[in-house]
Amino acid sequence: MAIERSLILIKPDGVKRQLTGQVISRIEAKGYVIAELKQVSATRELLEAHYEEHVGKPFYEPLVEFMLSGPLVAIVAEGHNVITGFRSLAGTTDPTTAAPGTIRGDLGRDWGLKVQQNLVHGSDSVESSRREIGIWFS
Ligand code: DAT
Ligand code: MG
Repeated sequence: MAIERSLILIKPDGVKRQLTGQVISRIEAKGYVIAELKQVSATRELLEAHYEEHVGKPFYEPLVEFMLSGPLVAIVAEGHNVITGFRSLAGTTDPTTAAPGTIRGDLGRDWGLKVQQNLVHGSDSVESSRREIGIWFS
């Protein structure tokens, strides 16, 4: 299996709740290497590119507003199958039902209709990781 790179974001809820260290610990404990890391305030342009596939969906605008609500941490993690591996570590999209043991399952919950507040983003394919790394670390 190939060594991959995944673009991981610790979303504004994770930064605000001071969970950055815990998320990074879980990535490192799994054995992935942090190749790049920075705290950034996103712009609408960045987010429009990042969430291109979701433009026009009902949750798109609230998602973008949320991602603009505070600083986030952008990470490139490296390792064998890190794309699938990090998504497994993150858990499923809705933190209410994400499995215990995952980042979203352990640290997230329903804060009142806000599925977008699910702490982390991870690339879902080799193609999207290339695209997303180009967006956040160009
Ligand atoms: P994921 O982040 O698990 O890859 P996704 O790519 O389908 O999920 O969606 C991107 C983000 O949009 C997701 O992290 C949270 C938000 N989102 C997805 N589906 C949603 C929904 N039905 N209602 C509200 N927010 C949603
Ligand atoms: Mg996604």
